[in-house]
Amino acid sequence: MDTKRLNETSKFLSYVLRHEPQAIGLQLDGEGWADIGSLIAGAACDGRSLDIALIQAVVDSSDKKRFSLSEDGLRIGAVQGHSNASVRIQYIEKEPPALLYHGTATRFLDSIREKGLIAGSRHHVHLSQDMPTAIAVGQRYGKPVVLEVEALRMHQQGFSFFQADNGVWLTDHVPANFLSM
Ligand code: HQG
Repeated sequence: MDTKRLNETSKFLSYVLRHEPQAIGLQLDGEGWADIGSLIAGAACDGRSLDIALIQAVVDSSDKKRFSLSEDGLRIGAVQGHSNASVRIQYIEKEPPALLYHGTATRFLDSIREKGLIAGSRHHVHLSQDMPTAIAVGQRYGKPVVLEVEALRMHQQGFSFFQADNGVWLTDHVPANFLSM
């Protein structure tokens, strides 16, 4: 399968499964699942031809394991990263490691010093387990910088942490006093 087609389809799936399912008349349930038949039909109305083999190839080749298929193979969902209000995945709370990392761009630092890390349009602040991943995340927005988050100390003080199936850590808000920058 050609890489360009896989990438384009992955971006399209991220868009409809995390943010704007209504753009193709698709419905997500509370856990973020969409019916694959409806996804293919909705995409077709949008002039995009998807089929099971292509969807399966995107799921299998996703470097960050962004999507998962239900066991019966009938539904697909994004594992994390949602902004859509109809989705509220019940992630299982988990004790985080001592430190987690957040990659961002230097131009956001002043605002982060003031407000801490905020989820913005997504449902959670996203944190990485390792520095190289955080650098790659930060690079998407400009000159990258990696902030260390004192995750375990936050957890001990009552903040909840969750880990998505693809390993990304999630929390609601990181006050600036738990960040080293
Ligand atoms: C920044 C990608 C100003 C934050 C990645 C980030 C990740 C603030 C941006 C996943 C701020 C939001 C999520 C504040 C946070 N003032 N800026 N107080 N607090 N920010 O894309 O974490 O490839 O919504 O640092 O790999 O960058 O899509 O979040 O720069 O896992 O699968 O506001 O998305 O995965 O940007 O990335 P995003 P993110 P995928």
